[in-house]
Amino acid sequence: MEQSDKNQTADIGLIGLAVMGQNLVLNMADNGFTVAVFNRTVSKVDDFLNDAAKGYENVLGGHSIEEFIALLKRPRKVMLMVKAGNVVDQFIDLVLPHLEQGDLIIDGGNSHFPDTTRRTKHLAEKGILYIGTGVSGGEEGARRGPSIMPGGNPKAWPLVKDIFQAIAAKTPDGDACCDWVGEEGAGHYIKMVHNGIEYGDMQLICEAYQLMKDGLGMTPDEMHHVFAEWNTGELDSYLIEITRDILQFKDEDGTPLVENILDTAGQKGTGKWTGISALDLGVPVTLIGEAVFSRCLSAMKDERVQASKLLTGPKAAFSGDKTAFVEDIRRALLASKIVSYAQGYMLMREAAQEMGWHLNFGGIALMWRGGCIIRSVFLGKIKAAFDKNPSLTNLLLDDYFREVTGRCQDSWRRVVAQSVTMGIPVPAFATALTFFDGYRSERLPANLLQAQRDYFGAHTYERINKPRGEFFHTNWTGTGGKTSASTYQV
Ligand code: NBP
Repeated sequence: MEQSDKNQTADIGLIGLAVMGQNLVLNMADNGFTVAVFNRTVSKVDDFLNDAAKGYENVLGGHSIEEFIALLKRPRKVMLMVKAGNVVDQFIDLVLPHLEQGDLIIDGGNSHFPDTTRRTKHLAEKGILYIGTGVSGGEEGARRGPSIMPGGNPKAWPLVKDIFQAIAAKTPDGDACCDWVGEEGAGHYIKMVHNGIEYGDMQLICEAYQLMKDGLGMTPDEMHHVFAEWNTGELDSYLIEITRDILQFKDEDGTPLVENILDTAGQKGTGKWTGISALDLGVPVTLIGEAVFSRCLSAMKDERVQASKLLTGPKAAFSGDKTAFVEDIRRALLASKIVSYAQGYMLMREAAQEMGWHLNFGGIALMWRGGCIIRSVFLGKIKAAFDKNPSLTNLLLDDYFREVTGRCQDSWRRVVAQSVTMGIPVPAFATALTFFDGYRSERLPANLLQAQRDYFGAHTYERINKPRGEFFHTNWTGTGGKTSASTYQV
């Protein structure tokens, strides 16, 4: 059904009226944009118009794809907020016949980055622009200001920049937590790393909680006050803030609700994707890896209950200065967090190189500064580090972060040592410290490892007194041959 141009008033169209889609539409409408909406279950269009969007004259309903597309100004911008996976491809196929060259499709769901790269290329061949964007902050973020991480076809960015930056969260300085991330699947890649870092931050907080609870015997109310204090300083962040509130929350019977919750963690997969990408690219993102595996271990509840009856260990008992140890835990958490973000940035740097993306590292810190789950004061420091030196090799080498890890180091070591002595698991604290010690080591024991590989597999080694790239094989037993295996890199 052809409609006359006078109906084409919508600045953008959004398909997918579930929690994220509805809230994004209202956010856009509040910012003065006219938005057309559509949904697979068409009845939800009128439900939305008559309920949450009631009174909004700049929200228009389409009851078929044709009617929806006809409401859009040219070049048309169609945003999908639907379940990730095949559903996105199905909707692309559905809208494509109604679009023309220069129109834009945006996927705002949690898609896996290779899918976004594939879709960007496929649509570019048809003259259609494509953006895959991470949107973080959940329902509240979508409504009041999410962190938005768009990547895809760079020609598409000017078409939605004003809309996205208007609806995005703002930093305390007033900057929008949305900027162009990079080509192809870069936006969804950055959202994936964001979620991985979120796993790491949450695990670190959980370890601090367990140390205070089981090691120091503190009550949830006491810990509430500690987190409240932490939230006023270097650790000021959304996750510390909600932990503060969770610890104070009482169940119907007046007991702390947190203690009545079963200790088995769920996960949706983005942390796992980050780990897989790190393994694929050969980047030691150890803290996120530990955070994912810690969730897996927590999920083995029945087996752990059995094992707890059979495997013994030290009974946790702390006999030192508790107040001083709480401060040690704060410093261990801060230093470990620095390692986690340093690892996340190492991963993004490698991904950018591998995929040929031009990532804006300071801009990424800015996008995460507000609106999203990992928002924190700390991200302002990362932004400052990249502003000072855009080609910074590693966050750990920045002056500010060097000062913090230096200042926190003794506490960090005491916490890990004490936890091991008390038999309290601290996989994220420990892996962060171990990584830190490995990263700052001029010489690691990989010389022995190379000898072992050459011994059993003739895999060859390089020598400290010869140029890099020259490979040697030794006949270690006197019985092997002189033939070496072809060298390979993983
Ligand atoms: P959902 O992920 O639950 O998706 C709901 C939408 O997908 C509805 O419009 C639904 O249509 C449509 N849909 C489904 Br489900 N199956 C479909 C199918 N087979 N064919 C066509 N349409 C189908 O909604 P959400 O929680 O608002 O999330 C939207 C996207 O944003 C997801 O990718 C999600 O991962 C991402 N995200 C969510 C959050 C969050 O906090 N929820 C945060 C950040 C990102 P229907 O109404 O007809 O069933």
